[in-house]
Amino acid sequence: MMAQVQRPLVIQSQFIRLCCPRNARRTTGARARHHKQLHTSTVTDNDITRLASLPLHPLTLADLVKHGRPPLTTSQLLSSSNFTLSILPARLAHRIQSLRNLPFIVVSNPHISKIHSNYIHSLSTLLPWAEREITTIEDEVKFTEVMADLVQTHANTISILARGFLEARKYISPTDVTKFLDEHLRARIGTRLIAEQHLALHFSSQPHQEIMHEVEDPGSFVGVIDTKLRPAKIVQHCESVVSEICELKYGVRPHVVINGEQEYTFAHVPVHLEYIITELLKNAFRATVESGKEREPIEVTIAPLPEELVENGNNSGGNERSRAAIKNKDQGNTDIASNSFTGNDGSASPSSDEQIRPLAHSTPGVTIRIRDRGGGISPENYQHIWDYSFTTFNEDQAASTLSGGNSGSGMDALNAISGPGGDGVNSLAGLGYGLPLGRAYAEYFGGGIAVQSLWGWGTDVYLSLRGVGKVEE
Ligand code: ADP
Ligand code: K
Ligand code: MG
Repeated sequence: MMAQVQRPLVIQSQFIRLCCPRNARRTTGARARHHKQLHTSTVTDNDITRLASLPLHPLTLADLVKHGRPPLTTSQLLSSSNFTLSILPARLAHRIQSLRNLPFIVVSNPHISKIHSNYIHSLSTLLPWAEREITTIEDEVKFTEVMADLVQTHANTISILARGFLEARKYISPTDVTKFLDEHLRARIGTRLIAEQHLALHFSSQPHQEIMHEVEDPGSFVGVIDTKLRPAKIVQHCESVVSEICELKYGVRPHVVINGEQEYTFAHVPVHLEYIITELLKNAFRATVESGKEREPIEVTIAPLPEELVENGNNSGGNERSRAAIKNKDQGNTDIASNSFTGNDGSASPSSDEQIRPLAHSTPGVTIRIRDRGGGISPENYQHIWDYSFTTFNEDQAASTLSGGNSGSGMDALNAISGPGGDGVNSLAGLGYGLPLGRAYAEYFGGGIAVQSLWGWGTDVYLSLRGVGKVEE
């Protein structure tokens, strides 16, 4: 039986409390009450068609920091909420349309349809605010509650979608699932980022002294962005989390050696980095232990990107990231390995919804190499590792994890897959979401993930991340 691991969510809980102190302690029951308090409007098909036909705002990183450094003045908070409000309804409507475009039998699956109704619910809480301006701090507070509800409502999306697509796998091909999820989950990253940024700006602008004490350097945060994020610290944190899960499952834990520039800091979203590193370490731990090499350390190297590479690179962003570049990476033919972004041109996700661009003055980035002696990936599996549903984790195990057969509690068991903002991380391998979702997070700000397998020996994974930009004082 897979025991539940209480994840020591140091970094994440600091973040959640910082951005949303009341919400962080809210239980499901309290959430239901919270739902009732929110003013809603019925969502009609007309609303969806109209909103989905609006052009999507090309979100830039500058948008996330343009309202200023906390604590924000009242007028800055109002401008953040109006900006957030101007963006979200169209984004939600696009997601609803995309869900409706799935084969009918797939949308009819109770889990997929749950996601659809979550989107309808969130849109119904936004409609009363649409086409008006938030001009008072009282309204700003109410709007912030809508944002907290939005983030909370969609917290478990990933495990619900995984369950839905697992059940509907007879009716939709893995390629179509990957196509849908790639777009959907990338769009979700952006939507959550916008809502969480407003929440974080709101709460870090309140005089919550006790909360401020818990964060090492609250002054380094601009909303959800930590301008002095130290990758080595995230790696250490994730190592301890993954080690515990590994020890519970296998009774052993491989050792992790961190080398390279351990003091390096850059600007990034800590919860994104935490998600990616956790998934990559889980893969390395699992491979290492399952191939009986638990005495061989997993090596994590932190290699900052030389400044001139960023300056010479394509800093203008845009979303023309070629699929060919990904193909190259998939085949292990990557420039990331040479610590350069040229093979992965810094543009964001391929999804039509997503147009995140690096700031004009990008701060340098970092490449993190995770090297294990876990036997590598067979050529035949290698071509599938980026498919959302592909896993070599025992399928029965995965299915029974989802159905709750192992833990006795369906909801607990759903934590097989993790994701920032709600889904848990209690299993060493999930349902094949770690690599593709990790890559979606990395690419969101112009980074990437490349996997080099030395079949029969081990695997090198190169995670490249760009600094998310200089934040003006
Ligand atoms: P999951 O871990 O849930 O199976 P992932 O997307 O994280 O899903 O990985 C997909 C598959 O890629 C794994 O099931 C495994 O077969 C392979 N894989 C990923 N990383 C490694 C690694 N470091 N060593 C060996 N195989 C790996
Ligand atoms: K996969
Ligand atoms: Mg994995």
